[in-house]
Amino acid sequence: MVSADFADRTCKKLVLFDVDDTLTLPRQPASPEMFQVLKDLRKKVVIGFVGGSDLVKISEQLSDNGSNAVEDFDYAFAENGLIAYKMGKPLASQSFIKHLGEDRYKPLVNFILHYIADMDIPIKRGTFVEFRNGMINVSPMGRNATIQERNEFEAYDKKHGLRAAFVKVLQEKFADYDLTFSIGGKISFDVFPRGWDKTYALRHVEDQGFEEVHFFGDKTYKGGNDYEIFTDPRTIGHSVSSPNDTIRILKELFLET
Ligand code: M1P
Repeated sequence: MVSADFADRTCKKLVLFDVDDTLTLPRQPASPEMFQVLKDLRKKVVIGFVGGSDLVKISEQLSDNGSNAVEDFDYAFAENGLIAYKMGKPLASQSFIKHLGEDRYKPLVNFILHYIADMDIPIKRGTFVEFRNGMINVSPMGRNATIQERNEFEAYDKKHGLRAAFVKVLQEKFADYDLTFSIGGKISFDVFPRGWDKTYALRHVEDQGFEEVHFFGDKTYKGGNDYEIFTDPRTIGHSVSSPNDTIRILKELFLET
């Protein structure tokens, strides 16, 4: 039996979405068309987002004219589901620092900051390590970059493989920490305990009696931050190339039938 909270839906299906490049362009608001499609979809099925970012950033992208994203989606999962809401109400959350411990965190962050200090890249801004509830996010150029600067870093990184090399060093140096390093965006990578990838969000929905759980994401290839949830046997995965591609598939699968 699907949760009584969703008795008004015609289908007992859950449709989950990655955010950047699936519902929106990276770090940008969703389009009016996307908001309309999601509204129509929510009349039929249960919907949720599963983003790697923190809730503040995702809310900026998914608030429709000042509405509350946590209420516009049945499930809201930020930081891979480490921060979770159902029907606007918080679910249990997890803490990266509690899990790792201050004694193990300090050498990790010290090493990261030294490594970044020694990186010779065209420009650096600020906020090189963003400390979140369920993970840290590491950015060689710093998170206080403009959209233009972000795009330039991404192109530079594609050529020079800076983040991949950085991750390799961390994987070797901190092998005993059992961490995952995930390059999900343009200028940074996320660091979290193994298993705290986007499949973490499924813990919150697996006992809710859904007939099907769909997942839409763009970074569904091995090494991408949608890979684990996309390939998880509990989901039906859809690999998309852009928000417009997501809209096209949603119409085909759920709205035009
Ligand atoms: O959602 C994908 C990623 O988005 C941001 O990455 P970047 O700033 O590098 O484009 C970050 O919020 C990151 O945590 C997240 O995984």
